[in-house]
Amino acid sequence: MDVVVVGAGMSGLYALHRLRGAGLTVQVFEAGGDVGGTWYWNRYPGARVDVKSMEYNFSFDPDLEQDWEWTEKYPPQEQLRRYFDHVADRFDLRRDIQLKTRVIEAVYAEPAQRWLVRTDRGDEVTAQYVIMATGCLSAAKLPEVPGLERFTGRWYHTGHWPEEAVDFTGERVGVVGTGSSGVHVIPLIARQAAELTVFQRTPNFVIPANNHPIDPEHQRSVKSNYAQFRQANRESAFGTAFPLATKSALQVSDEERTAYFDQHWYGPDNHPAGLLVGYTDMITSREANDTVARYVRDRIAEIVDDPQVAATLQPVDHPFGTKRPCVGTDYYETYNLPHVNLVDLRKTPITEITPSGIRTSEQEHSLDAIVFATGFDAITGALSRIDIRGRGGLALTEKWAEGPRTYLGIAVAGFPNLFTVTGPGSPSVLSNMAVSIEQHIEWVADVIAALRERGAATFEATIEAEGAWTQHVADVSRMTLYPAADSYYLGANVPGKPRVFLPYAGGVGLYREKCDEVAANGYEGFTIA
Ligand code: NA7
Repeated sequence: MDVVVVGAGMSGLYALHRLRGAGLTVQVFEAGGDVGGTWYWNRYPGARVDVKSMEYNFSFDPDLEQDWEWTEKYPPQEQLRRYFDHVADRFDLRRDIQLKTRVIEAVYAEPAQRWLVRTDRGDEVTAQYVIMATGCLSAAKLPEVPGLERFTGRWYHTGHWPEEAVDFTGERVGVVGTGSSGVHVIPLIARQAAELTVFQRTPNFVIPANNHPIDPEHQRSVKSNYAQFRQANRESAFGTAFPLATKSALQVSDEERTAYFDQHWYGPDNHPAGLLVGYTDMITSREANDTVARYVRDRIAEIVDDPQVAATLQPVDHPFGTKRPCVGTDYYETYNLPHVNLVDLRKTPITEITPSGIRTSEQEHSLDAIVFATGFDAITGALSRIDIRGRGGLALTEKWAEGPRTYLGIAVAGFPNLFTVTGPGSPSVLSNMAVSIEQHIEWVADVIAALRERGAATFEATIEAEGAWTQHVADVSRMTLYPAADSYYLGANVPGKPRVFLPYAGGVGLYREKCDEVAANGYEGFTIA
């Protein structure tokens, strides 16, 4: 093949469409039973994207963006799955996608200047280019507590939810984890379970979704001007269109700030990013950030009846936005239900999973089912689970032993013609992934076209460019409050993972400018041979 693409989620589907359209032969391998990536695997009740539907979709085809009708502010998982099914069929992508096939190895063969890719089903394919469209949040992670194999009830991970419906009616259910997935699933399990126990390690900032059907007039108006709307997304900080802030949060009166926050808490078109981008210094000044953190803590205290439970739910250990804020429906309200209990793992950590439940340092909780909403080995996990070897047989995991090193988050010195879509060192999880994915795929497609035009065989980041970019990613992160949180952005949720800030915090718009500049300057920082 010319290209092997690993993964048939949003990135893999677009990579296939774009590169096949450029006349290349492309083989896609996908571990899941269908296309959709994140939206294939995260089938748990309540799963929803936390970006508004009009912004979280492909922009590459004007007919597609006009034809598809979104129905809700935040589309649910089933609708997103239908969307990606539709994209796969509409562009006849399925014939080049092999499902239920996990890539286990990709080795660069130096004399041939080609990659040899192997799968768990015995496929062996060589290709000039490999595109790792493996996703930032696809390597699901279970907690490292002993005993799960002895648990006699049922257990699930939100990121690997079964196809068939799961019924918790009348059961005693435990949910471990209170990130976005936990926040989505907890209110819905509470509706079925006889008793729900939530095991919380870190309380998160949860902003009300205020989800609602899309006003057809709004949809028409966005669609009538989609190109301009997309452009605003591409030039923005997070890939979502918000007007640029001009004032510090500390420059305005308490009343003015509260009115602004109210709008982004209660307003029907609110979004957590609105709380971050409203003032210039929310993510750089602790004092400014405290204003919004306090505002959310006050709302929690208002909603939750029991002051002790409210206090446990109030985030105090990290600034607002330094972990991706969650979007919830009835999340805090759920803790007012008499059959819902909250266990603070900071005070009473889990010591083991027993045959009949979860034991903390304080007591055993008997459970019929456990739901692990414990997240992912983010951004690098899906890559490190594949044996990727570059020049001289060097393993990517070995090269990244102290933390990932990339040029622009998309290329790695010593690994020619391998592209890491939304990889470490690119905006990735700090952005609307739809915008970042399209940008990367289009950039890679342009690289390949340029190489073909020149008759070149290889494209490889120089070690100098990689070093400078890696340093820049670290420097920018230190200008922000992000490192103040024990987040998956830093690998803090995976014991033993090097503590390195993984995404690029400079913003989607500036990052795109940099990538375009590199291309315009003849791909400076890359060796083309
Ligand atoms: P997240 O956001 O990583 O959340 C995982 C949650 O699980 C979080 O509350 C973790 O607490 C908790 N966790 C992780 N490991 C453990 C152990 N060992 N014990 C107890 N609790 C644990 O993943 P999600 O799936 O919710 O969301 C991922 C993204 O999807 C999200 O950012 C959005 O972009 C959508 P911690 O905070 O680490 O203390």
